[in-house]
Amino acid sequence: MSDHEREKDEDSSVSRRGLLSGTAKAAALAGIAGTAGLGSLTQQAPAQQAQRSRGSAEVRPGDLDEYYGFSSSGQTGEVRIIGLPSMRELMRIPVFNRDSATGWGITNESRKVLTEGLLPPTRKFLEARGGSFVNGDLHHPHMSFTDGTYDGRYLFVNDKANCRVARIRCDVMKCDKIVEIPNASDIHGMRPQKYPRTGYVFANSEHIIPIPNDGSVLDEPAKYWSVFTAIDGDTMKVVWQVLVDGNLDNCDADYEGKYAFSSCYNSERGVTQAEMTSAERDWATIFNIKRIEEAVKKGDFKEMDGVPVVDGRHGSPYTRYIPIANNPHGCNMAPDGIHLVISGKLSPTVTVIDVRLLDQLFDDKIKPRDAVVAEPELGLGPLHTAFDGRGNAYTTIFIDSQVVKWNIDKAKRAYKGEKVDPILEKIDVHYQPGHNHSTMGETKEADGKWLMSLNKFSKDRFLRVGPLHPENDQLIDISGDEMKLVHDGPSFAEPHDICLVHRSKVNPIIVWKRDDPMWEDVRQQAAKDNVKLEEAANVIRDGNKVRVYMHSIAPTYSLDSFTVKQGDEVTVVITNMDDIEDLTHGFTIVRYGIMMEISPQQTASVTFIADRPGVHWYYCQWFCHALHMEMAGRMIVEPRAT
Ligand code: RUQ
Ligand code: CUA
Ligand code: CA
Repeated sequence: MSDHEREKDEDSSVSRRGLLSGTAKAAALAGIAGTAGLGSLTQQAPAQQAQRSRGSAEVRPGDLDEYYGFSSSGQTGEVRIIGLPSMRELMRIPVFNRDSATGWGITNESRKVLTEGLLPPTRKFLEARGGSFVNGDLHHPHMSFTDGTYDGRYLFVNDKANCRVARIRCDVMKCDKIVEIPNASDIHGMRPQKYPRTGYVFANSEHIIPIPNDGSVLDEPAKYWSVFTAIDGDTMKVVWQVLVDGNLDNCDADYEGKYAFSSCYNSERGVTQAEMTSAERDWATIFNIKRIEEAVKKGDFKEMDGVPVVDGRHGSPYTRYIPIANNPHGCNMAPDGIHLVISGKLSPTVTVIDVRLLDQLFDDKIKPRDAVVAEPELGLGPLHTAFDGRGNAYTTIFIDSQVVKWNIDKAKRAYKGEKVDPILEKIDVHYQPGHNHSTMGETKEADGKWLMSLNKFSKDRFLRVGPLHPENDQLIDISGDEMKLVHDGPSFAEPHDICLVHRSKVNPIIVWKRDDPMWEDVRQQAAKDNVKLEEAANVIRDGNKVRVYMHSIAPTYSLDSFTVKQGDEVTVVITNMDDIEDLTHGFTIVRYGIMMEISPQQTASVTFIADRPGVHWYYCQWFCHALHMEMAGRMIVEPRAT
């Protein structure tokens, strides 16, 4: 941070002082509803200010970052990869959105991913709407696990808007599967099983709805429910669901493969905010994986929309409900494999559950609250918690705009009545943090080096860009005794969460393998057409279907032109035969809405109706060669005889 910026920051801190509002629940509610006026800061210690310039996130030109950050993008619907600690954005992975650069949503390969996992009624609904959703709300990216740590195979992400879970292949960093979850309203909390491996991907239906939601039940909230879903991470098929009392917000899994957990803020099963916040307590819902699997095996379920749904409401052997102060939110399993932390949101507390006590809870030897071993009061609006692997936790405090570092053991001792303050330090963040995440912090290999605080408001931290502000992803050095804020990273709507993975866990390839399953459909069709993709320069007519096969070597396509008839269904298949790192070509047809990426050794295809007659240039839109501008050709569309 430059001196100028520091001055500015000090100024704005000063101007915000004295804004700290009361501690009423009403204030908490207002703050959470996004009233930025409650963006009050406690005073910033001068020592902290001085340290800010000392920590360094610098990665010199040409040097590589130590961590991958897989960042969600909320309502943008994509995943972004950033490097840590530099915070440089490295790549974007389109998932639920449309992407012009790569042709995601335009190519046949991406359209297949976007449509094949849709449920029949959704498919029908989308028939007249282009065949697939064009939006998504991607909150939670998490990598697949083996034995309690990241294994570099996949990233799993949720779509709150259209009720989906998607998978990204980490070898090529492309989405390869999207599944729509039946019987659920919006999918919010989502976590992979940590042990023995992923395994299951757990997903929460946040809002309660009638099941089935076919119009047979309308304004009768007493008949609305939530379901907890287990998806097989290998096949991306829904394996089972559990019907629960209340709703389900965030979730996590343990380190033994026995339990999964969700926070519930609507135990009231209300449909208005007043109803949802009316109870004194909500709960954490605990799922007993083994018992649920056995129930499915022995048939103790009801099949709904093709999925076995186990009844996990109160009194069932499959779940337990642990009361938590009203409207909890974050649900984070500590890397010690013992402590589960549920953040209070409307309560200034977080609740710590010792998962070793859950066996006894399920055997009814203890009461639900007996599994609670600490409940420290941290500040106004605790949302999410990260860990350093040294016994400390870092909780974001939304209304106070702070990250609170606290010690789990001290919190337990305080809970038992000992006079000890579990809070080690508070640091101001700018402003209103939601999620935070520490390096490797959701694995047993938490290394306690960096913490990112994903702040929902940036207000005065950056140059003004109009009423819509970027968010502010702040990097905090947590390697020492004191937290040091080292970087402000503006980000476009709206990173909710980030997964910070050591680079040793991730091994992307740099050139596609020719036998990649992504273009299997094309491979099969080409074989039928007797075309060798790697050498293709063929136009094959099949009734009113025309398949145009080309390959490309910088700076040319193997066809300078091709001719079709108006009204033909044209499929263009292009294979990039360059195998040099970073030599990507593209294919764009002017005034046809066609665009696609073709990276080294990749085959990509697109299908469209050639309903506009005339001459339409196609060109390469990824700069590839000194003659990149000349990498072009003509699609000649003969007018239909009238
Ligand atoms: S949520 S700000 Cu969608 Cu992860 Cu808590
Ligand atoms: Cu090929 Cu630009
Ligand atoms: Ca509630």
